[in-house]
Amino acid sequence: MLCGRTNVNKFLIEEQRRNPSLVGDFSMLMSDIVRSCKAIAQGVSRGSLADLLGDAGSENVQGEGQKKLDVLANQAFLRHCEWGGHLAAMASEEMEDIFPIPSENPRGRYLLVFDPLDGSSNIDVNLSVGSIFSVLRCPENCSGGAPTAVDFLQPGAQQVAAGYALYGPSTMLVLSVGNGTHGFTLDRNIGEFLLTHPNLVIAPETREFAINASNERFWEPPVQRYVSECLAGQSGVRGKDFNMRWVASMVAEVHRILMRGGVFMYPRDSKDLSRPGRLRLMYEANPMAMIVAQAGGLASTGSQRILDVQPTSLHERVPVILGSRDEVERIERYHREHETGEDQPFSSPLFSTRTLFRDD
Ligand code: AFP
Repeated sequence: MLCGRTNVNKFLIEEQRRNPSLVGDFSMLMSDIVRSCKAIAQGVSRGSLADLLGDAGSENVQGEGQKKLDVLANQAFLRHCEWGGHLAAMASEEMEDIFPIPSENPRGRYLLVFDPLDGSSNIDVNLSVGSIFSVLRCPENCSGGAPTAVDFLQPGAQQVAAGYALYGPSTMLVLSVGNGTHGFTLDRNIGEFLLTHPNLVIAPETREFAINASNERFWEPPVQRYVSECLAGQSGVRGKDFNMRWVASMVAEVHRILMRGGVFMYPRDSKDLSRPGRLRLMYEANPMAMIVAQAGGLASTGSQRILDVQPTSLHERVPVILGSRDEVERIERYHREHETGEDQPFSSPLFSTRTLFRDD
């Protein structure tokens, strides 16, 4: 019996009443985002039946091949959120430039940035994918003139709301409007997201980590140290065995961490020196950092809290280490110890890549 369950619209209206800084049509904007996710969930679940799998034959701004569903999911966000009068502009992984609200529609006070279909390399093999979104306030000067990309370049700590939809065995929406992290499950019978996981909390300790281990040779020494200690298990310095998972879909990894703890790493690596990491700050790292922080976890680059990073461009990349607080703090400590040369001599900067003692 579902009577009495809180649906996401009721939840958002109550949050807006509770928080006077959520001005204007905030809950209406969130409802538009929710509708976008429902439309994408429908497309993802139809898959081959609706001829929605496979490549679109185009590339996004990062030079990555787009899937048909990448393109459709991007359109779903644009079409559901452009007309309500709540937004001044949008930006997405799939578009090089920002999308100002068309002049025939009223312009609102918020900015929306999103990854319409994260993990889309998984879509053709029917594994979990998701959408990630972040809501920012439009700065003062952007309500008058036309918004520009610079208006989006706000640290994650200034996000008004963040969330993701996970298109898995069930479709879930997880969001934060700055008052905890809450999970909703899509009831397809009534077409509504119902509050099923209020006040999610990430356990501070864990025995599970997630990293793409095929990149090991490119990682920085602090991450190599952390992972090798986990792998050493009970007989190593950690004194306990660890388990490893890698779905290659950030939404699924973060969701697992919210459900049962763990740490997720896509650290800085030396595979491509032009990139400080793989994940995008504005529409992957920042929203996930808010979700995780509001659930009691932490998100860091290794040397700085993600939410404090000042963005310099819309599509910039950043190293990401997030999840259970104790583990993320440990990895941050390993980065500090590496910088000061306090970690093992073979991996410290004094003896390694920047060593005075190298003989080459
Ligand atoms: P896409 O959205 O381009 O599919 O990328 C997804 C993602 O950025 C993130 O969800 C994963 O953590 C990561 O890629 C997996 O990447 P690897 O294939 O390098 O493990």
